[in-house]
Amino acid sequence: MTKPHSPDAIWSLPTKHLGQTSHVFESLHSTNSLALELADDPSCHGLAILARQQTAGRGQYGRTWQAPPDSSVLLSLLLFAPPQLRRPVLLTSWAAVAVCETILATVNLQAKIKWPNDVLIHGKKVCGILIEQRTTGHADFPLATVVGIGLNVSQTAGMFADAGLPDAVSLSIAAGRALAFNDIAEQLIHQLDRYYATLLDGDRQTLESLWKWRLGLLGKYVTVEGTQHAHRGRLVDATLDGIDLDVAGTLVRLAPETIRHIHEA
Ligand code: BT5
Repeated sequence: MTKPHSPDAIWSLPTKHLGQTSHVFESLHSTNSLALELADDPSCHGLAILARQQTAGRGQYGRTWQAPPDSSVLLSLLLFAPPQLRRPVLLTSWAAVAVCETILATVNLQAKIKWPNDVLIHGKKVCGILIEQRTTGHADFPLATVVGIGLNVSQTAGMFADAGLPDAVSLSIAAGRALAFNDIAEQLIHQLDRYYATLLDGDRQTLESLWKWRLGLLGKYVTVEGTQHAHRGRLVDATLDGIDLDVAGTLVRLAPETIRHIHEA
């Protein structure tokens, strides 16, 4: 196992399950990479890793996550979730809802979730989520999950233009005021902990209904791009068990795991 770097600061938060301890780094390759390196140690359950800068921040499928130093919340949470909470689809929706609630609590804006892992404000991407899992050598904790979140806080429109990201936005652009990184990061950890607690209590519905509402597509005509086929129809219902489409009068249920994108037709 690679030896962990030593953090530049350690935060303690009065949370229930996750993020009681946060290791804050001035610079890391990737918060997800460090969290994955720590994933053989179940005593790290709930550890939050934050970086002011990443030199190799990543998105899905080898894509890059770009964030100038001190501009963003770059967070990874390491968890050893019980079996019923290990589905990436569930974990992504949990993180996305926690981000949306953080945005509401800090800048009073209603964000939307773009399937599967983006959070948007006024149609622009403010946050991306990257869930990574790996097996461990432990019989009791066989699977480690890392929930990586990049939330844009203080970038300007000019910074996004220079980075070639015209469809990105930061919280300070959306709110029209400067924001403190620490406040947003703390709020995000609190919200992640809050909804994780509901899931641990066996309540999936609270999260699911917030997620469904934030998808904002119920009743609309959508195109669902699956791993095999694309479907076009009216979105009748969206739960973590299935996406129900009315396709020319026939109800079609699609498993969330088979869906790459959903967009308004
Ligand atoms: C994501 O991937 O959206 C997941 C990003 C997760 C980043 C966090 S930061 C903390 C943790 N540590 C890591 O190393 N990663 C996680 P994906 O859906 O593949 O989207 C990537 C695409 O989003 C890029 O190809 C760009 O088009 C765009 N993008 C890159 N940086 C962006 C930014 N700051 N804001 C908005 N869009 C961005």
